[in-house]
Amino acid sequence: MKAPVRVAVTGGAGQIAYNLIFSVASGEMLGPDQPVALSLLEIPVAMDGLKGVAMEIEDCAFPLLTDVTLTSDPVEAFRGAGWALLVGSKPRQKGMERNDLIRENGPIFTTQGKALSDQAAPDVRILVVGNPCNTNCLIAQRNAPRIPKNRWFAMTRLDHNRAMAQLARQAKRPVASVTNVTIWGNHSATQYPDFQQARIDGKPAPEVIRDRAWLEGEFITGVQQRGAKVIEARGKSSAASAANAALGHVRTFVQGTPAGDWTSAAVVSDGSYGVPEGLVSSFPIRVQKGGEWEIVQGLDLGDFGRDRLRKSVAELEAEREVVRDLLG
Ligand code: NAX
Repeated sequence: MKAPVRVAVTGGAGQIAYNLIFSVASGEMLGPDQPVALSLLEIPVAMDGLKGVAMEIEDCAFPLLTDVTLTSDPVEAFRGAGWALLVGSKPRQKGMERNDLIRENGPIFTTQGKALSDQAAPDVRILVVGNPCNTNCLIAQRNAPRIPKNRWFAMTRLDHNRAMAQLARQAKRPVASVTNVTIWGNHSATQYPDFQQARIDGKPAPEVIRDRAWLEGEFITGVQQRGAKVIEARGKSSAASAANAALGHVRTFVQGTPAGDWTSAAVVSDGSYGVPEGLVSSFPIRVQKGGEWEIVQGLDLGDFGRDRLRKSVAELEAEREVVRDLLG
């Protein structure tokens, strides 16, 4: 029997967590032979709701689950964590500007970054889901001096999956035929979903979908605005698809990307593709089995793609200015 991996999930009583935690405990995330211990973090007012979630977890009698810790203390939550899924954050209120949200949530991630740095397992990896996830990830990473930069991710896997699904639908091909999709930049409406490198049945997507206006228009805005469309239809933001994306992200960073393909994740930039070093921006990422990863180099974005990436990076730089005092 392997030693359990402790998975810390923040925002444990929230809607994404409710769609995520059970799959983590069942072994769907780390594999059917990997025991799991859970640490669930919530704010004090949500602890009752969290207790309800814990009762349901218990009632599943998951054979791989060794322990569940419920806490409102980040220090306790991150003790020994091998993966930390930072889902919890304050939602945007009516009339709130994006910058207000950034300022509102920033301090959560200074505290959590410090606690992770002091408490997590030496090989911890962190996925930030709570929005604005790129900048929240930047804040936590900069407050965690003991954790190497390459262990930090902000989630653009949901955008990546949305882009794959839209290309498949337009091409009238199964999703499995779509590969080499990239989300560049910020997880926001400025992100650039890249169809130019994407492949459908191994062929460049623009050779299969010959409608350039659709690719440059509806496809890009469709992916950028998909979250808003889900809210409009459901009255709540994406939860099951977000949880599914988080599971997919972790699985990929454990098992690796398929040969010839890559995934999208926001990582600390090393200056690739002109993205200033240190910003947390989404790139095409190739992952080896075991989790070693690299930014895929040498892709030609063309003027169209470069222009879009520049706009998203400008937004990330502006967000960084808003939280500069929190960057440790
Ligand atoms: P919910 O409001 O349902 O749940 C959030 C939970 O976080 C709440 O239970 C709240 O009490 C808790 N929380 C707040 N502050 C906390 C803190 N300091 N420590 C621990 N827990 C805390 O939101 P949900 O729908 O689950 O969404 C969670 C986050 O994911 C939001 O920020 C949302 O914007 C973001 N999303 C990110 C996506 C991505 O692709 N990166 C897509 C889906 C989603 O929009």
